[in-house]
Amino acid sequence: MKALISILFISLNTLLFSQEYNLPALPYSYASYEPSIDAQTMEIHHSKHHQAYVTNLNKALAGTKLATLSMNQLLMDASFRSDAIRNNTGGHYNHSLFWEILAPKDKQTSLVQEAFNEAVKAQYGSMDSLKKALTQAASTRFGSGWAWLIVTPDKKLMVTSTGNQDNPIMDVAKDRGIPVLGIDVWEHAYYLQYQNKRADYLSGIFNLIDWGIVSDKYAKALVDPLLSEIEKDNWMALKDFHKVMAQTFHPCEDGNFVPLRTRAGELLAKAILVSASKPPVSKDKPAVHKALANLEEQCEKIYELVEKNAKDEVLLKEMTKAHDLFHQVEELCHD
Ligand code: MN3
Repeated sequence: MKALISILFISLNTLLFSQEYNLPALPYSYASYEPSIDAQTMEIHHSKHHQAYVTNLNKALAGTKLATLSMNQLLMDASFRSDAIRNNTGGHYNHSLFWEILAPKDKQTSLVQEAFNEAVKAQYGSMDSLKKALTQAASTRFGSGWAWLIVTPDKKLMVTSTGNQDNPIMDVAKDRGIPVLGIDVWEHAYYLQYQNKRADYLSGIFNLIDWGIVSDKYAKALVDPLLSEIEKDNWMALKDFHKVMAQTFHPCEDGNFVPLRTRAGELLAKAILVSASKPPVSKDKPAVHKALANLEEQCEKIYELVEKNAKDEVLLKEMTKAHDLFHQVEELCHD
């Protein structure tokens, strides 16, 4: 009965809070991006490629608990997700941003916020050097992917690139932050008009980038709570530990002790690594180190119990303790 109620509750929750993603309409007609991008490319790119990411994302999420998570949560934990979710959340997010920052020359906002101009000047010297850095990142990205201008957790601008449909919000990206500009360098973005000449496409795309919109996005990103979420999330050692903990503890709760009995050594190794790692600056405080030391000690105890072939109920009790200790660390990191 209890199980039935909880199943009902979960499905009700999924129904109430899950969301369907939709293809955003383009702000301008397909032909208005010419001559920099031809109408047919825009139409196929938007109505076929982007639509496919949206359709496949909804399909991958349908009826799962993941459907209740926000787009940012899905992106941040990309390393935990299936390829379908990683590729299609990225595909949907990246293209939605791309359409927003493009505008025909005569429709572009003339107002570029001063704070953005100053940041560009301070970090890149001039807009021209920033454009060069972006062109460099876009042209050297091997195969399919994106070039980005992001705001990093320390509130700096940074030019970077990612492969496939990954993006800098994802934990799989080497440079992380909030994108304020993305350039699609998949061949589907330019092949009809430019064939293999990516460099020509890139010089065309700069005619369409609306820097007024980019500067608005910069101002919003600076105060977005997602920045500190990314900073906390950047602590890969903690994230690695969490992954092994989830893969061993949750089966125990369901009565399957095989993962824990075969991976207790790995769990301890990850606990030692996280305890020795350097937390992000704002999390580097004595209480966090103390909680991590407790967690390491608890994992060592569990390892020894597994070695001695302890009973399932003993392991479950000790794993529950380890799980609570892990959440103490998480909570301390939230301040
Ligand atoms: Mn594309």
